[in-house]
Amino acid sequence: TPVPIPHPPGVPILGNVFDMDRVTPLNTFERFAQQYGEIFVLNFLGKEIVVVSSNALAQEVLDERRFFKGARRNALEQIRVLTGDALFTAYHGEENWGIAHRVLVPAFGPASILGMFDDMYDILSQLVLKWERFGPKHAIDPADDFTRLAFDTIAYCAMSYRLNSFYTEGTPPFVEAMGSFLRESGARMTRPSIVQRMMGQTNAKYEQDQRQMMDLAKEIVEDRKQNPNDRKDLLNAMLKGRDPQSGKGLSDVSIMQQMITFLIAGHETTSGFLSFVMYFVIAHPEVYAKLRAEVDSVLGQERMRPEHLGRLPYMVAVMREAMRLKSTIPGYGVEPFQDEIIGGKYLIKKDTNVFVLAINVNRDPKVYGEDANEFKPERMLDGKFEALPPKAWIPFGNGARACIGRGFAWQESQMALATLFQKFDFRFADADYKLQINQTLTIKPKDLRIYAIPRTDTT
Ligand code: MNH
Repeated sequence: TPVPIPHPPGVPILGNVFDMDRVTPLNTFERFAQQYGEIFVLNFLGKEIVVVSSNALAQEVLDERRFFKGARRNALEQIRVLTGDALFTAYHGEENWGIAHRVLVPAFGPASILGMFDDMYDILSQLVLKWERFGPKHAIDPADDFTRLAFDTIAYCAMSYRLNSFYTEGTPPFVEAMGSFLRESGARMTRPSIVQRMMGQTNAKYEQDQRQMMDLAKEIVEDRKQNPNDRKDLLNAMLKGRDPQSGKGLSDVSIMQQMITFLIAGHETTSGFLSFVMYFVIAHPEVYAKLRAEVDSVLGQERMRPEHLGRLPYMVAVMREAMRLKSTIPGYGVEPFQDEIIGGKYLIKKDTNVFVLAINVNRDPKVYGEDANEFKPERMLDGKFEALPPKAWIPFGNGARACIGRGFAWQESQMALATLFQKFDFRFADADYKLQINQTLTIKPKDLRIYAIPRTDTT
């Protein structure tokens, strides 16, 4: 017989609503995980969410024969008003997900991503130039400029569109619309529908933001149809590609929704990730020294080339370790196909939302030892990463619904980090900086400021 899942008491009817940290919900999850252990359940106005934090339970709930991606009754369902059944927000088993997945997997494959090297470098060089011009005394907000980098890179590589956010004062309109749409999507989760209906202005802005994004996507698709080219970008892959299984292609609306999806899924995640890497490296001088030695010996003074990518194992270990500790998508939802018992004793009923707290699973002491919370890139070196147990390092999601942009984000990040450490010395602007988290749909370091000092020791 199943045993009850531990649950923070909360209050009648509203349940755990008041337990949640409104600004950084992740803090509440982490606090309860510490208090209650590998599984606990929260209740919001009668709606339950089961939160799972251990490798052992992750192995069960990420078994695709028993559980599927949860895109209902959570933030994804809100975003769906814009992106419909495109890859990220599709419900389990939707036909268009399969078509788009099969059309796009090759376009996101290693050969295709390697083909984007020069376009990625184009955007990266804009970042380098900007930081060189700022000089050594300007306190840089890395998350801000990494967002420009990630946004412009995905827009340029996916559809050959230049957002030019490095040349725009403030936030480009498209970027503003997306940010405001995502914030409102998150806020809607916590509002009763009667309140929502009365928020006329907010609702009008929500519609307007969506229209603005769809209009730009439409303009780009129509322009390409009128002026076809041979660029090997994702837009051409979608316009020309046919699903080998059904023979079907993607509709124009679906192509627009996929493009917006890439922009949503690809900018904050990568930008937060690069910011965390900067934080961890600057905070660990011994790591910094090793990383720089590797970059100097592989790149020297040369402009980075594709063949350098495979020759930076220490940098890759640093990236894996940063991603383990601060997964920029800290968790994601799954649901059981039918009633399930997990851990031998916890009943998960069909239609229950289960939240896999990936950022905690990644730090399970049973897998990583008592120093699981410490930043030690060595544990990712020399085959140790490959030898981890299943579902022990899960920042990119799971199975068929895992991140399709992983190779893209990885190459973009490797190029950025190698080039930045080749060209600059980095320090915290505030020598006493303590890491804090800024949470939206993703997480980023809060109030991190750094100095980028152009290197003179190599020139
Ligand atoms: Mn990405 C799905 C993390 C970069 C496009 N991504 C996911 C999921 C995680 C994730 C976790 C699974 C979410 C879920 O189960 O609900 N993604 C990341 C991280 C980075 C990232 C940590 C960068 C670092 N992602 C990117 C980039 C792109 C992208 C860059 C696009 C170019 N991601 C996607 C898409 C999906 C996804 C599309 C949905 C895939 C599917 O369900 O078929």
